[in-house]
Amino acid sequence: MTQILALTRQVSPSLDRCELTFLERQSIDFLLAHTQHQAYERALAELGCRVISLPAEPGLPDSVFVEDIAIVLDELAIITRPGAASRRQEIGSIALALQPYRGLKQMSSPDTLEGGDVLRLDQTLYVGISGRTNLSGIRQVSEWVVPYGYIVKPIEVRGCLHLKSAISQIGSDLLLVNPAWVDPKGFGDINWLEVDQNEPYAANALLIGDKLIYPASFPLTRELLEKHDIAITTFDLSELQKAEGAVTCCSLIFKDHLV
Ligand code: CIR
Repeated sequence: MTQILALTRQVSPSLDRCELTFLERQSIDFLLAHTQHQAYERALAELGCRVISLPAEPGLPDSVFVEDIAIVLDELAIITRPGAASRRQEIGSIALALQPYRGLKQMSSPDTLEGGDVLRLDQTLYVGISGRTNLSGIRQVSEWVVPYGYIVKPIEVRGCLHLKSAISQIGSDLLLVNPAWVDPKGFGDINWLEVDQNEPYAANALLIGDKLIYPASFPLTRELLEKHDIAITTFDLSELQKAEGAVTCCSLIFKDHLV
């Protein structure tokens, strides 16, 4: 059986100096953030992932959000060049951690791209054009992945940080979307559910196998998911949410070819 790996990184003690784009700064309880992150790692392990947890980077506030630093496909891993300049020093340690598992490609200037903007559905990579990801970054990704049979589709997003703030996969043929931030009709012939209007940030969920890891802070949308018989593990993510984080952004999930 293929082992699924989840690469994570411990919360930085400087998280309260994180980048913020759409949220006001609030004080962050570091110890609580750490405890919540441990619960996240436990949930990944309980769903069958082998968790590789990198040590914290005290000088890099946003480094817990490892999703933004790479796109890991079966055939290769792309190390991104984050749109937020303060995050560019995060790439070295992620590249080192991925090197045993994949051949690496490294994006360079003027490209920018963050993994939170990449939604993979089978062989299609939907990539958000956001404040962090530019068209030249998307073109570069295309050049690397099209030879392996992938299709890359740029997608307009508005009003949120990343594409996956607005939409994520919650089943083999099902998406969860905030239609105010992205048009769900742009994702091919696939069904979708809409978040409750009172919970605009609720569209980010992490699908592992057929189960969802989902924040406790969106009870109305969660009720909708449960009505659709979706199995959910919830936990409190309040402190990472204050840093504009969500559930997908705290891990890189990929198959272990070494098994
Ligand atoms: C940032 O602005 O870069 C971080 N404070 C939050 C990154 C969240 N990443 C994600 O949703 N993929």
